[in-house]
Order: sequence, then C-alpha cells, then structure tokens
Amino acid sequence: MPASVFIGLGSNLSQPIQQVLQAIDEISALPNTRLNACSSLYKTAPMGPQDQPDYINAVVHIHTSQQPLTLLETLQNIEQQHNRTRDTGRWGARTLDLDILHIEGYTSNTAELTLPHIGLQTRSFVLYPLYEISPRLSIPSLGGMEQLIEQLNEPKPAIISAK
Ligand code: A4P
Ligand code: MG
Repeated sequence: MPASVFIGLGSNLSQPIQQVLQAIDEISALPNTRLNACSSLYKTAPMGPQDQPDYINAVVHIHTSQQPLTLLETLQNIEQQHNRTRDTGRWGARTLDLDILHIEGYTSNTAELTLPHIGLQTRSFVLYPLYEISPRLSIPSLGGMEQLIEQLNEPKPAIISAK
C-alpha cells in the first residue's frame, strides 16, 4: 500500500518561486507517486544566518510506493538537478532543499533519515503550510497540528501565492 508522505520544500536562490514550483512538478511526476495536496507558497525570513535572502517555502502531501530511503535518494537527486551545492555552511542559502517531514505510520532514528523531521515542530515555515493542507494531521510523538502551532507561538508567514 502506498505511504502517505509530507515533504517540505525551500529555496532562496536563483528564482526561488520557480525552483519550488518546478520541484513540485518533479515530485508529482515520480514513478508510483500521486500528489495529494500542495500548500500555498510562503515567503519566510531565514532561519540561521541572516545575511541571506528570504525563503520560499511550501509543503506537499504525496502517496508513494517508494520506500523511505529510496524516496530520500530520489529527492536528493532532484536537489542536485536544481544545482544544489552544500558549500554554503549550516543553514546557508540554497537553490532547493527537500526534507521528508513525516511518513504516516513510520518513524526513523538514524542520521541518514530522521522521522518525524527533527525541526518539524520548531519551524513556522514548516508548520503553517503543513497545517494548511492537513489541519487534522496528528503526529503520534508530537501531537496535532493546532496544538503544535499554538506551542510554536509565531506569526503565520506571508502567503505569496495561494493554491
Ligand atoms: N536527513 C535526515 N533526516 C532527513 C529527513 N527527514 N529529510 C539527512 C531529509 N534529509 C534528512 O541534509 C543533511 C542530511 O540530513 C542528509 O544527508 C540526509 O540524509 P542536507 O539537505 O544535505 O543539508 P541541509 O538541508 O543543509 O541541513 P539541515 O541541517 O537539514 O538544514 P535544514 O534543517 O534543512 O535547514 N529558513 C527558512 N525560512 N526556510 C527554510 O526552508 N532551510 C534551512 C535549511 C535553513 N533556513 C531556512 C530554511
Ligand atoms: Mg535538507
């Protein structure tokens, strides 16, 4: 049975809106994968070094038959196709970042794949788009979306393109 997977997208270099929209198309076109929902695009202040442009962030919900580690590798390949480099330091600027946020009914605790994603409950640029597309989602180890947003206590980032 296909797994229900939430993926976070982020970009702040080389036409970030286009990077994110194209990546959503590429994820939708993956073999044995169906796009279930796609959030609006959010403009968000950078977490980490402040001397970098604002980010465009979004979250998609897919159903896929790809196994978690295969999916991770597939998403890293998409990042590479977007000329992603890993030389900009921790939390530095990037053309495209694809993070697996959560796979329903699945957890993982390795450095290669940590699920739920380690930053899920502390990042407004993840929680708000996730809440938008899946308000009733509850992550067993963390809680429900409304509760997580309440605990975060940060304003909703601006939506630049509603879906
Ligand atoms: N990895 C482990 N778990 C996962 C997972 N659930 N999904 C491993 C994806 N990858 C996972 O990732 C580093 C390693 O994490 C990989 O080898 C993978 O096996 P990376 O993409 O190479 O490096 P990274 O993304 O630079 O590292 P990091 O620390 O994960 O950065 P973040 O947390 O992704 O943060 N500000 C705003 N406003 N919006 C953003 O989107 N993004 C970042 C990057 C910084 N500031 C931001 C944003
Ligand atoms: Mg990443």
